[in-house]
Amino acid sequence: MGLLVDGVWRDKWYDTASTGGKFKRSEAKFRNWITANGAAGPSGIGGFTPDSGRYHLYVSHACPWAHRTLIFRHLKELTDHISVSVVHPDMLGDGWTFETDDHGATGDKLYGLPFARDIYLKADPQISGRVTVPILWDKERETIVSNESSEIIRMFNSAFDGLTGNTDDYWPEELRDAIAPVNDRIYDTVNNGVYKAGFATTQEAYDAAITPLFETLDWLEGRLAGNRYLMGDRLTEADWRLFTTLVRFDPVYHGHFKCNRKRLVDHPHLWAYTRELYQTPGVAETVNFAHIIRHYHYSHETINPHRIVPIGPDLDFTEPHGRG
Ligand SMILES: N[C@@H](CCC(=O)N[C@@H](CS)C(=O)NCC(=O)O)C(=O)O
Repeated sequence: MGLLVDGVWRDKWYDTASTGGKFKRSEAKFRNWITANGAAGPSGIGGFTPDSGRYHLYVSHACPWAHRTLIFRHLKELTDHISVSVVHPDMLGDGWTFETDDHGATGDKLYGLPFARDIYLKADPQISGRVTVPILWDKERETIVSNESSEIIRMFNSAFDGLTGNTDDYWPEELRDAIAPVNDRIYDTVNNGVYKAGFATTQEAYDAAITPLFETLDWLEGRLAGNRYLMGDRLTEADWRLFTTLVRFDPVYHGHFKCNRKRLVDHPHLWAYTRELYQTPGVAETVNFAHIIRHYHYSHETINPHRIVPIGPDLDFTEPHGRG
């Protein structure tokens, strides 16, 4: 794990000394948008038109943020239009690499480069910052369109509708105001909350993350007792953003990140809801438990210095969910 400083790689773990033991996630740097007519989006520059074959996604199967983009690529029927490279699950001194393995790490399909950082350097040779996935790459301009998953899924949600004819809408206009606070709470206390608990290097930082995490899970359990999805009858981006954390909860976050007051399976509604989303056609194929379990336990040396990869719980995501 490391970062780029003025285009040079430094092998460095997260600096929690300056934040009182707290994990602070850095802001994504590339914030352009693909839009239906190529006009500039809410940030960045214009010119990213929704052309078939023009864009490439770099993902890790382990990463919950990258996982969102793979789910939207599938739901919005973009698999024939946007190609994908998968990094190796082990993220060590060189960060994400393009080594290959037999569980689905593909190497860099575009340029055959060795490291994910080389993609960032190709976009900007002087860049400073962390080398994160997902990366949405433009083959035409040879640059990064975006490395912010919450924005990539919104591009996928609508920008390519004219190309694919798929007009399913996971961010409907009339629900946007209601989705925003739910997304915010889930991001802060669950999606990022598990990382704040797991990467904390003081008891105070851990305590500050763990209590709101389980309060939110209790709140979600109640909400899903009376509603099929977070927004009622309508499946939205809020559900998919939550799903990628829930599916990793018992295999990884419960043990490795010390999120162990309860397991996902101890929340009957949340667990059935997770199974329902998992059983959505094509979604199971986006979930790679081999990479998920291997990545966290093997890569985070400060948390798991002997890199023992645990056996993991027996969970059956294909059990009937009984919802709906
Ligand atoms: N804001 C980004 C966060 C992405 C992110 O932090 N990805 C992690 C993997 S789960 C990563 O690549 N970390 C490498 C690092 O921090 O050096 C997004 O949602 O797209």
